[in-house]
This record gives sequence, structure tokens and C-alpha cells, in this order.
Amino acid sequence: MTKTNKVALITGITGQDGAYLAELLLNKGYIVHGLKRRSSLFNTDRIDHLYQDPHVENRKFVLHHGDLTDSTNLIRIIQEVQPDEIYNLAAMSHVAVSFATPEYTANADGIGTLRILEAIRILGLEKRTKFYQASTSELYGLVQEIPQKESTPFYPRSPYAVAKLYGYWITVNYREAYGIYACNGILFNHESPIRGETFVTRKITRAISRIALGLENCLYLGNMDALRDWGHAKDYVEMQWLMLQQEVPEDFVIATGVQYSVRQFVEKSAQILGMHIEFSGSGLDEVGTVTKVEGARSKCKVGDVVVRVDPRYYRPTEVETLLGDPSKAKSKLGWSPKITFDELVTEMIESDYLHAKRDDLVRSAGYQAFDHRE
Ligand code: NDP
Ligand code: GDR
Repeated sequence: MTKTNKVALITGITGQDGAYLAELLLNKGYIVHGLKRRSSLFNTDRIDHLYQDPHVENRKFVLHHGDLTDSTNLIRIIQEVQPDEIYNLAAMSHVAVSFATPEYTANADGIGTLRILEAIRILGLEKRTKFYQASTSELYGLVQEIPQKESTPFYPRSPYAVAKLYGYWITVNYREAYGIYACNGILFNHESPIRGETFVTRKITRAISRIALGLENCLYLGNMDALRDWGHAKDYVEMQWLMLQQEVPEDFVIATGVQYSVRQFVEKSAQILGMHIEFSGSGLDEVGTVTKVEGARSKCKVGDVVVRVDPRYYRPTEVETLLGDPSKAKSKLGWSPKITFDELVTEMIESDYLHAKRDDLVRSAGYQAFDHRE
């Protein structure tokens, strides 16, 4: 007897989590369909290793053009795919950018979630298709309780978080109103070597690697006091899958339970490359100076100022501190994160250092690229 493969549809498959989740589900024998946006340049870097030629029969990995702002497109794709599981990971996911594009963010992140849930209902898939919503610790915003757990009240502090608040509650409502197996994963920050370059962790590991090799002089940051509970994306996508494998749909906080500041993230990143950075001054005048260099991986000298504050990275309303309590996930799902903070930062730095070395080699071998962004 042949066992039929489960079918999953992932929105946001070209993003960090989408790439890790697609890999995880393919390894579990799923047929994976992904929603990808049309773009004027290739945008599939993170999933190119999973690509299967469309001329091959019985593909296990299939991409569809689509957008969370387009209902008819979503209905058609869900009708065609008939998924057992939908993972809604697509979003305008940058908190700072959401202040610049609030209406679009509400449309994609808030109403986009509704569009998928309505598609499930319109197509009569309430009893067949399980739904995962990528909710976020940003819902806690101005925190009402430390650490934050499933019952902690929300207080969103950005257009992104407000849009995600709608996504959270519409998921709960469709579960209660129509009996859809729908869950919210309230995920705290999770990072990896394929994290988008403008989120603070990747911005730091990329810049510190380039500074170590003399490709850049200084890293400009905003609020260095911000505290985050940072985990590894690989650990977190496993939880996304686990949440859809239960008898009863429930919402879960996913976090490590450990918190660090942006400043500490910088210090750790530099240390891995043999650089000790000390911070002095405060507010806009705070700087990070190299106080010791060990080993041969950094070309920096003692006294070099390599970190400065730039207020352009401040947000109109900030989320100062986030710390999750993952007890429910631990006890009900048997989950705990495997990758530590030190391992996460090391993996990110090693990967970005390799990229920087390649750029350095290209530069020193004489090839002069013309970069319009400089
Ligand atoms: P990324 O920013 O890396 O990926 C977002 C994905 O969504 C990309 O594939 C992007 O496509 C796609 N996308 C954006 N807008 C649309 C749209 N209108 N229609 C269709 N697709 C769209 O995010 P992550 O992988 O880090 O996060 C995954 C989800 O989890 C997001 O919803 C995020 O808000 C949420 N989240 C993330 C956390 C984290 O720490 N990483 C923590 C908590 C929640 P393209 O590649 O074309 O830009
Ligand atoms: P966040 O992540 O807003 O928590 O949202 P981000 O890495 O952007 O910021 C974390 C903290 O660092 C401070 N910060 C800076 N941030 C950026 N991006 N750039 C800087 O130069 C900088 N300097 C300081 C920020 O102010 C903030 O306090 C991420 C996203 O993945 C969301 O989609 C997700 O929902 C949440 O995590 C949980």
C-alpha cells in the first residue's frame, strides 16, 4: 500500500523561515507548494537548492506566483493545491519599514491573513486544511508582564504589530466560528545566516565581518539598549510544523527564555573574530572602540571606533524589551530550542566572514566593481 504524501502550501517561501520550513517538510516527505511574488530580479536565493525543474513529472517542490493582497489569486492557488496544511509566513516583516508603509502593511499582514482563511471557507476546506499563522512577540510591544506568555496582554507598538494583531485574532475567530484547525505561533525573534540583511542581527554580523577585513569602517546602529530573546530559525520552524500535528489547535509562545541587548550582540560578534569592543558615552554620543585584537582574523587596530549611533535607525515607538516564556510549548509539545545564543552568533559570523573574505579577495585580486549604492 502506498502512503500518500501530505501537501503543504507555504506563503513567504522565499523568506528566511519559508526556506527552512520548506526544507524540513520536504525531508518529512511532504509535497511542498510555495507562494512567491513576482519580482524584477530573481528572489529565490534561499530556496534555489530545493528547486525542481518544472518539466520533471511528480515534482515535490512547486512554486506559484501570488500575493497576499490578491484574493482571487489565493483562492485559485488553494483550490488547485488542496493543501493539508497552510503555513502563512508571508508578511511585510520589517517593523521600522512598517512606519513608512502602514497601509500596505495592514493590507498584506492583517487582511492577507483573512484572505487565506476566507479562501479555506469559500472552498469548503474547513475540515481538511490546517492553518498556521506567523504571529509575533511584537504583539506584546509595551510589555505588561515579564516574561511574556500566551496569556500576557498585547500592546502593539508599530503598524506591523497592529496588523499582526488583526492576523492573530482573525485566526482565533475562524477557529472558534468555523471549526478550522488554526493556530498562532507567537514567535520571538529568530535569526540565522539567511536572515534578511536589514534586521539588526544580520546587519551586525555582516558589518563586523566586513570591518574586520577592512572593507568597511563603521557600523551605525539605532537603539543599542533594546533587549531581545533571540533564537535560531531552524529550531523555530520545527515548532511551526509541530503545532499543526496536535489533536486540538492551540496558540503557543516560542522563545528561548534568555535575553540579550543589541550592544551585547555586537560585543559577542566581534569577540568571535578576536576583537574586543568597549562601549563608552551615551545616547547619540555612544561609540564602540576596539580595545584588544587577538589572532589574525581582524585587521582592526586598538583605538579604532567601529560602532556609532545614527538616530535614523530609531523608531517612532520602540519595543524596549522582549523575553518569552516557552513553558507551554515545552510541556505540551516536548519542544525546547537546541541552538544556543553563542552558537547562533558564531554560525552567523562564520557565514558572513566567508562572504566578506570572498569580497576582499575580489577586491585584492584587482577587480574593481562599480557599486551604484556607494
Ligand atoms: P522574511 O522577511 O524573511 O520573509 C517574508 C516573506 O514574505 C518573503 O518570502 C516575502 O517575499 C514574502 N512577502 C512579503 N510580502 C508579501 C506579499 N504581499 N505577498 C506574498 N508574499 C509576501 O520573514 P521571516 O521569514 O523572518 O518571517 C516569517 C514570518 O514570521 C513573517 O510573517 C514574520 O512577520 C513572522 N515573524 C518573524 C519572526 C522572526 O524573528 N524572523 C518572529 C515572529 C514572527 P519576498 O522574498 O519577495 O520579499
Ligand atoms: P524586530 O527586529 O524589530 O524585533 O522585528 P530588528 O532586528 O529589526 O530590531 C531589533 C531591535 O534592534 C534595534 N535596532 C536596530 N534594528 C534594525 N533593524 N537596524 C538597526 O540599525 C538597529 N539598531 C538598533 C531595533 O530598534 C529593535 O529594538 C523582528 C522581525 O523579524 C519581525 O518580523 C518579528 O515579528 C519580530 O522580530 C519578532
